[in-house]
Amino acid sequence: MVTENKLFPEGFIWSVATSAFQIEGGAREDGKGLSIWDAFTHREGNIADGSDADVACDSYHKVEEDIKMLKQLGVQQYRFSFSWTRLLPNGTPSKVNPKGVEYYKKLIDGLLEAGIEPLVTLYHWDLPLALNDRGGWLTSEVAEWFADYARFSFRTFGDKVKKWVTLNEPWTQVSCGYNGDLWVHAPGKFAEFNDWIPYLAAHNMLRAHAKAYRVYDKEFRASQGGQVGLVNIGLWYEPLNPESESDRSAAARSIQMQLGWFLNPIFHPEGDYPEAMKQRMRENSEREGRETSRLPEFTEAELEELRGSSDFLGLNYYITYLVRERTEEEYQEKGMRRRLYDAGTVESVDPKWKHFGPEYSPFRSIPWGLRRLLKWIKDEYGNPTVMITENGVPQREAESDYDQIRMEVLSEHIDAVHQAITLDGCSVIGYTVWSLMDNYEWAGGYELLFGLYAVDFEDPERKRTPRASARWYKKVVKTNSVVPILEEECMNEEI
Ligand code: PNW
Repeated sequence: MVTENKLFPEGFIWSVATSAFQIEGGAREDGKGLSIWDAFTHREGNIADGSDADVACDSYHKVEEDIKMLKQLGVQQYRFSFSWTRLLPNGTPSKVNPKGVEYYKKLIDGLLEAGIEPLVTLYHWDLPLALNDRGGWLTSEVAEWFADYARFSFRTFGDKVKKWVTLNEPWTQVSCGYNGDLWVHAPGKFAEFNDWIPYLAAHNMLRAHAKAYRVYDKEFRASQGGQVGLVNIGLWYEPLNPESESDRSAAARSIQMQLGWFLNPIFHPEGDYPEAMKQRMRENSEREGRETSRLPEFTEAELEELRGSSDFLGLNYYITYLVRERTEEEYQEKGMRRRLYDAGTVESVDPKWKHFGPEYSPFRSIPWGLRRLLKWIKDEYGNPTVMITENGVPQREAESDYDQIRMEVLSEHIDAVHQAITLDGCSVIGYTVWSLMDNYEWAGGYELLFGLYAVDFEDPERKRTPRASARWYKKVVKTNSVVPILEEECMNEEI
């Protein structure tokens, strides 16, 4: 429990987030091209509740309503994403969709008028289908395609947008989209137990990120003066038995093979994939009778392009695992997850941790994991500037507008961030709630709802209603501190 008011540093940024595919709808409207998620959600059996996101929150038609909620909350920043194919229907700048440009300009102008800074994610998993058909993240050219899209976006919107994220959570895209881990996501074309595809996709995502960053550096930074970063999800790994040397090394390796995989090439002075990961992947590959590692290698030029290619680190946090080394017998298990086979670990959770949503949901509350993760980032990469770009709590369905658990769990996480700043000296500049409103939760469809605002998906108007947590978060933002949860206030106060 958080009891006292704890003040955050002056200028701390309070934010909320969404992403294009999850809220916009207008899937086939006004010249928008299709993405891998448009195709994936319409293939049977892919989505828990059989739903699609053709309308979702209908945000494509609700710019005013969305801005109204943001104004009510009083947040300083709104993190949303561009739909690549709403702007460039076939993925390349050879054809621009003026209606798409108009939509985002209207949104950006509305935000700026309201004094809310836009943080734009260029890619939140909705790869143009046309580019996927040409190989998508598994081709080397994808880095150029992405850089062209980034250049188009910087040129078209960069006079007003000063904060950019290249990719959202490449780890999740790779683990779910190319490996069927946690959930199965688009594009979803992979062999049940494939060996090298996730590493190749990740490699190309990193190359694409670096190219886009360098485009900004060379062509736009001087005139536009903004910042470009990358968002990753960080899982915290705690040794199952902290006394055990082998559990501790399993945890250290797990962190490197999850977050380090994407951060080391960018934030570590030596660059490249983490040593522990390279070694592990070499050993695995040898054991499999391969002559080269399944983990691809960067060229010298690529290593150089990647090093330092992020002005801030966007961190999403949701869960922690307990971990230990996998025993020899356990290697023989069938159907083992690729990730765990490669890391050589066994993951578990503490049954005492609060769990949210249906059984398949991995969401649990472990606030101290966030503090340890932030400290690890500080120690590993020399205290980079971190923006928490997502943290949230799902509900099964719109249980009640008095979402006590969400407020409690968010408080505990915000408190953990406060401790990381004040006690551990971590450079955290802001915090973002996922999500502004209920939306389309990928393979979970509408079964997991994360919104500070409820959305009525039965209502053609997609009416938005503030939950208690919206009123509570508004006060957090206003006072720049963790405030107690007062039922009276959260239920009745005007918003
Ligand atoms: C994020 N995990 O994904 C995504 O960026 C959002 O689009 C999504 O709606 C939100 O979280 C909630 O799921 C996650 O490993 C990826 O626990 C991985 C995990 C959690 C969330």
